[in-house]
Amino acid sequence: MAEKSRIGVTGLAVMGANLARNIASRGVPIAVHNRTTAKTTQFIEDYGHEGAFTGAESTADFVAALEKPRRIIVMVKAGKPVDGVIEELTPLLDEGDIIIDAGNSHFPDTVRRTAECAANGIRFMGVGVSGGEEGALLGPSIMPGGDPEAYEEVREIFESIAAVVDGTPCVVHVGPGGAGHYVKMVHNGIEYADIQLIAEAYDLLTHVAGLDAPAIGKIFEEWNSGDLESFLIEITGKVLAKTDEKTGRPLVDVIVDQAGQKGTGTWTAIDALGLGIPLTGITEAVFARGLSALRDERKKASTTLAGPQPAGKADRTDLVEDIRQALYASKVVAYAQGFAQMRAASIENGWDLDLGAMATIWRGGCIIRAQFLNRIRDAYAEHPDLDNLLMVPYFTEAVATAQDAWRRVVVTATEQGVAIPAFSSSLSYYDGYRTERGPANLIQGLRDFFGAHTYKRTDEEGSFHTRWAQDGTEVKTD
Ligand code: NBP
Repeated sequence: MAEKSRIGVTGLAVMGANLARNIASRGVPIAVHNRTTAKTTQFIEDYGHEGAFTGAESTADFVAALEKPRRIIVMVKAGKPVDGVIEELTPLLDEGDIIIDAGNSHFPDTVRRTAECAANGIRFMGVGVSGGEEGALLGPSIMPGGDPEAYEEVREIFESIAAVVDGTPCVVHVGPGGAGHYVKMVHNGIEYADIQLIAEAYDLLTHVAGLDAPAIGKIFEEWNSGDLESFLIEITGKVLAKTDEKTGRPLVDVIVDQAGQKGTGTWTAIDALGLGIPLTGITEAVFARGLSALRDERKKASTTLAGPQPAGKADRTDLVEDIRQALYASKVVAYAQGFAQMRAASIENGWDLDLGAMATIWRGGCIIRAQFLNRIRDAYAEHPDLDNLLMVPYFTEAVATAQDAWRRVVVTATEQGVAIPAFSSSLSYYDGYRTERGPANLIQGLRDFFGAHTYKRTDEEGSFHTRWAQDGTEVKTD
């Protein structure tokens, strides 16, 4: 009888195929399967020589090829296909077998699937995998959620395939139920904010500093050796430096200015709204992609809606440094917000998330990998119950140092009519967060006026209502 495979992957598109090759490269015997059999055949033809693969034509053959407890990674399109695969696998599995959904599933689906699988004696894990095609093949950041005992059954394999930074694999058991997919969702949301901030910096360098793409590419290359050092800053330099072979122009200049999205940013923003956590950086980034999609409307509006008088070019040296500082400060805010959201979700769901560990596993393999994450890891190591990253001395000082530049950039962009939703909303969040007494007293007064929603007083316990439309007297309501 042929040797059984230790693990299986079903779904051999970009992510599944590369993850399977990564696993096989660690000497792990692996079964592979795809709904369309031709893809399995092609996979074995192309990569069969790389490791101990068993190509399975049917789901039954695939399941039969696995040692027990069976460990099955599902890497198919998120949504209904995942339910379809689980439905197909379930009658073929035994008690204690493990289904691992490693796609970008929405965490409430993961919670539901965990319960449905448990009812059939199957252990279900929702696992976030980041890093795209290259990460999947060479070492992704992995965010496994679900039953901790089930995780122990795959831990060795996951640790062997994950990216490694300073000797630490970028994988840790995140928490039960939907915790892994939740953290992956917020990771993607932060990625949206990071990318939007970079795009705003590029816009300012283009339209306010008057620089062309290759010059801006060089600036990003320089920025990548400082506080901003990260994968996204690095590839921004490369994208801006690329010349279009057809026209000889910078490639970015011929790319249509409409951003796509697959929904994880929207999920993150919606979840933050539900939790009541301010998440301006990520949410503005989602809205900005929405605005970018309105290309025809923007074209009409560009000749109809008035903007400011064109201004002379600002002093470039100062402006470039100001933009770098504004980018860094806004990035700190976006991460502070994303981590505050994970903290709130952890409390709400009883996940007991180790936020320092999240920063640690995002240092390699994933799209938001950055030097900066070491600072976040250190912050949570020192203050595990931290309310907000901005309150840690390193970040408090970093933003204090950057704030004058940040304010100048927001003023300049506003004066010159350049849209910077993420820069400016991050600054407003910062100012709002550091304000001891904000204007919500008036909001409460208005709510009490039109809806008798009551208010609290600064000088007395209890809830109060003023009879605004009657005699104007105040009554205590509890
Ligand atoms: P896709 O998301 O493009 O999905 C294609 C795979 O799903 C194929 O294997 C396809 O089989 C299979 N599939 C579909 Br579609 N419907 C199915 C069904 N009803 N039953 C069984 N299989 C079905 O693949 P991907 O880009 O490799 O991504 C896989 C997962 O990883 C997704 O959740 C994605 O969001 C996530 N992810 C992707 C990236 C990335 O960079 N691409 C990064 C991180 C995470 P077929 O060949 O028979 O059509």
